[in-house]
Amino acid sequence: MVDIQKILSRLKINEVNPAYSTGSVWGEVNSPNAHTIYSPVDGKAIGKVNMAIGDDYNKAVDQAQQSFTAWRAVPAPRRGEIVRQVGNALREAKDDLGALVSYEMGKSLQEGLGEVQEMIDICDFAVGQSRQLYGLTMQSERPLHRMYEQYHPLGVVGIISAFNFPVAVWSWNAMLALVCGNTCVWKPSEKTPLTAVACQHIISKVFTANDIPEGVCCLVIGDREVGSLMANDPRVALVSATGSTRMGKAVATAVAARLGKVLLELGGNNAIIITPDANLEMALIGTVFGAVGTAGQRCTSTRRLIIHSSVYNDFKQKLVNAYKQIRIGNPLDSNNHMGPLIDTDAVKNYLDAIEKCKAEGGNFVVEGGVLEGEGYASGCYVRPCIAEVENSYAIVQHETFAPILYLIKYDTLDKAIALQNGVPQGLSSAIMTNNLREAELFLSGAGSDCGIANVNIGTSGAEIGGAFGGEKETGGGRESGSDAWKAYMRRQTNTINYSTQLPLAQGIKFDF
Ligand code: UN1
Repeated sequence: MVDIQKILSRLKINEVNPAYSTGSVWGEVNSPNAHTIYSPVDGKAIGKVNMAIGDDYNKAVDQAQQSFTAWRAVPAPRRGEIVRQVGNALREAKDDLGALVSYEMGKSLQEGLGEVQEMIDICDFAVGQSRQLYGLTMQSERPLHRMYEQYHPLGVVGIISAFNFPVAVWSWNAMLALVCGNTCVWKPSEKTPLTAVACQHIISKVFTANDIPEGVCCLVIGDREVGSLMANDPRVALVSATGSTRMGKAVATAVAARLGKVLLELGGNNAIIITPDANLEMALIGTVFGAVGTAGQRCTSTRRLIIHSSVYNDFKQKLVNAYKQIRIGNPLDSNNHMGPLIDTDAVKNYLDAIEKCKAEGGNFVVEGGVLEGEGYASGCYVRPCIAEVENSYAIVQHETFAPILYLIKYDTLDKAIALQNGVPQGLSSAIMTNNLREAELFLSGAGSDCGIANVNIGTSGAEIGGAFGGEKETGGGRESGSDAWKAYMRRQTNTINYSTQLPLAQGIKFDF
């Protein structure tokens, strides 16, 4: 088992950690006001952290704003070179940071390491992107004129991240924002600030070694008040927020009121359709990882299974058998598949959801419950459970961040797609089938309405190379791969006249 104290010291996590950092400069430490962070793994205190107040927030944003002029003047490939070094520093810290993610957040060590790998992957992606911030050229309707478009950085990018991916989602945003020439201010989840402190130490070491000005990458730890300051702050050109739909609506409303830019990655209510032509063994692996992985606390977690009536009973039985084999316990022990929920509030939400589901008529084929006794002292360990439901139940329409899987029966593919789309959220979706017609219909315009639609792969575990995000209440944003970088830049259209005349567009005559 890993030695957490040694890991904390190698990652430079102190007993009490400051509320903000602009790089090598950190805020003062004020021990009496510090918040204690407890691990959901064993309920023990990991360390303390100060919570930012308006003054701390302003210091970080001021510094980020000041350093923007210098940072945007650095050639983009050189900015990419810095990000390449960040990727290497993350490679060196992977084992320690992955273990801290697991200990502070509760996901399995494998998933903690996977999260750091996702950070390394986006660094590599961003390095390549730094040489490709391409615009288009157009044909002008006027002679001896040239038209093209180019992309410029926005300024300060605010990043609000969630506890479930405490470091990877920040890196998707920050690494792209940085190569695009922006400076960043990161507000991590107040539930998982210590992994953020560790990342800030890793990145600032690279920045200091390269004489990067103070303020290019800032950290501000605080609660929703800091998020609200950011959303209302005209100095922050783009607010990229990951979290609940409720939080996203509040951020979007505040940012819209000042006509700022937002990038939202909010709740999901992801389903897998299991057709008669599915390979049921593959479907089982995809389903169980999707529903139980990260204890059901991914935005992409599988929450609903829409199963054809001809394979329904067979697949249900396979699931029930598979759930008997799930080992729940300390996520740092590689024998366990599933760790705890993030905190006891999350446990309460899980229990409430089960109650509501039962009240609406849900039939639990695998019962849930809170685990007690040796190894479960934090009170955050729960049993993954499965209920037969109707898609129309209020609780099924709602995203519960917990390992509760809903089973729904269907008869025709059109009906299955309607059920899959029949929720307010639109993040991830999947179909399990070896039938080309079914797969293509699911991927067509009449198919899944989600930002992510997979065939013979579960709903979670996307690679960073594709654009990540979803529609409807998921917020419409796209992060990480493909052309998601464009969200961090402003587009400018340029028309250049190299003739000796000044012809007007649309043939307008204006002689005098
Ligand atoms: C999230 O849950 O906010 O696709 C992100 C996945 C991960 C990212 C999830 N690569 O499951």
